[in-house]
Amino acid sequence: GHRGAVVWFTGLSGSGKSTIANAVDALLHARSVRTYVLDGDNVRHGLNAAPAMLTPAFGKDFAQRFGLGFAPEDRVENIRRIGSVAKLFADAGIVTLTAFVSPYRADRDTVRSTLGGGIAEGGDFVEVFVDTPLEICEARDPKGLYKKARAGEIKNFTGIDDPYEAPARAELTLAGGAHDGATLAQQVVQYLEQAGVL
Ligand code: GGZ
Repeated sequence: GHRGAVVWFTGLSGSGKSTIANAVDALLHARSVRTYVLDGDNVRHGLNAAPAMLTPAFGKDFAQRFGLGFAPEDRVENIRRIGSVAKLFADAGIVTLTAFVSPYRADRDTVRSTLGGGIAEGGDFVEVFVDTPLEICEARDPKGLYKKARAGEIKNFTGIDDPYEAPARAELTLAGGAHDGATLAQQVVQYLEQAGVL
């Protein structure tokens, strides 16, 4: 059996969060663990999207009031909502894997409290720092966003002109530049076993 928990991946754009989260998801599925992956595709483009994207009739004002972008206050609210949804999933006994940059330490710590603390102290939170150097993320640049950020076409880009606050005491730190996603995913599963989640 297993218990509900939130495995919270944090790291730069291009660090490998989504790849690793999806690889962990596959490994857990093979062991009949109930899991769910929350990432930009289903949260930023769903729950936190500008309503006008869904219903153009509501118009731009509505979108600006309720849709979230990348300004600091938008990121704070993005992470708060994701933490809140992740708690619901954890309460339902699901191992939830989240893959968001989540650059601000205070916001991740708030989610940690929401989940009753870290897994070692009886809570449901496992913070996984995907520690891939900026130079490697920038060289990968899968969506060409770093190039745009360097050119000033995107403002407030994490690691370029918006801060990334590395975790001070993550449950697990992965050497993102040094190993492939499959190897790192195995390290996560090993940690979850040792922590008693699985
Ligand atoms: C950082 C940005 C930005 C800015 C667009 N800064 O590689 P990606 O594309 O898929 O991952 C990044 C994603 C970040 O969204 P999150 O919801 O994870 O961010 S946060 O936790 O900070 O709320 C990147 C893309 O969106 N993206 N603009 N300015 N990443």
